Amino acid sequence: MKRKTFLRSGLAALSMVAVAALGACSSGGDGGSAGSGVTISLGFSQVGAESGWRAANTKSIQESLTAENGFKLSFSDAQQKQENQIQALRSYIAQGVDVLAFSPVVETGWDAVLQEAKNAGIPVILTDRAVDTTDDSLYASFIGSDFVEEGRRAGAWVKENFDGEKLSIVELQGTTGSAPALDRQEGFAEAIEGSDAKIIDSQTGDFTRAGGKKVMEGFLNSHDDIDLVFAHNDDMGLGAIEAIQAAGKKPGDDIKIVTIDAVKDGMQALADGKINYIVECNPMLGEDLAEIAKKVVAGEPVEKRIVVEDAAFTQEQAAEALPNRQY
Ligand code: GYE
Repeated sequence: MKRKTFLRSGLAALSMVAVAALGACSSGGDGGSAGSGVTISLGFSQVGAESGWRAANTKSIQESLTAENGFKLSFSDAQQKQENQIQALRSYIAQGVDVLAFSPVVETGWDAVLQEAKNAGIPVILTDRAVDTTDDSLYASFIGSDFVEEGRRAGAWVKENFDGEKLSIVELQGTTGSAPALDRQEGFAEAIEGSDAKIIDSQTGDFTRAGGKKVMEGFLNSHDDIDLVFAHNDDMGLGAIEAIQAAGKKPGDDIKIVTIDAVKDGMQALADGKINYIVECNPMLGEDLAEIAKKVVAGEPVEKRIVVEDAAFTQEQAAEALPNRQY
């Protein structure tokens, strides 16, 4: 099953320039078989281990960038802190890896370290989340979902299913300043605009189950008219379920829940009727990353933006899809 669409960009040529400077950096090979017989050393800085999505994403990366596949992977977990990510990237640059890849915890503040990588002739591949930079030549490619579209799809479902009804929504935001939190908020707000659905409160739960539960408890204390929760990921939605049940209400019924990710626990809650709708965000980015890294090192042009395709599920569709879910 093909899960991705390539959006060709005229900027691919820029990546070629970055790669041309690479030359001597390619490691001499220590037994791998990247096609060319050369092992590619890749330093990957992961956001953290905040959610089921992240666990599936880490697994996909570690299972794709293997020695058999021609990679020497150095992997580090930044525990959701930008300074840890910058430190990891700097240490990979000092080690002289062939390629850097990372999922930036927040959108801004990357120009300096990306410039250092560029000066060292090390190409950078962004996975999952985008950076906000005015200089696109600082990275070779960005592989990930369209988060604005995910938010739009969640909002469109709400608008379609509660058309004409007054609806009070609370929003559980992802990590403040992260691309998925900013984009999903934007897409959702855009989709419900002009309807009778209104966001009455919105706070970050940092993409964690504990964060979602805590923020939802606060919402339930300060509002007695909540009709629907829009959670930026499944884990926060699952935390909200616990808070709603503890308040003596029925999640999915008294208070509707819409989330994004479609990881196993979320899909189970959807099939069980505790969540009402989930927009998928596909975490299986490892294979695409391996393919792009090989091309970059070989000096081939790469797509500047690779958009991963996502599905969406109702309760019935979740029950049907669950037995075959990989993550
Ligand atoms: O939705 C959330 C995770 O960046 C798309 O990060 C990712 C998000 C995902 O913590 O569960």
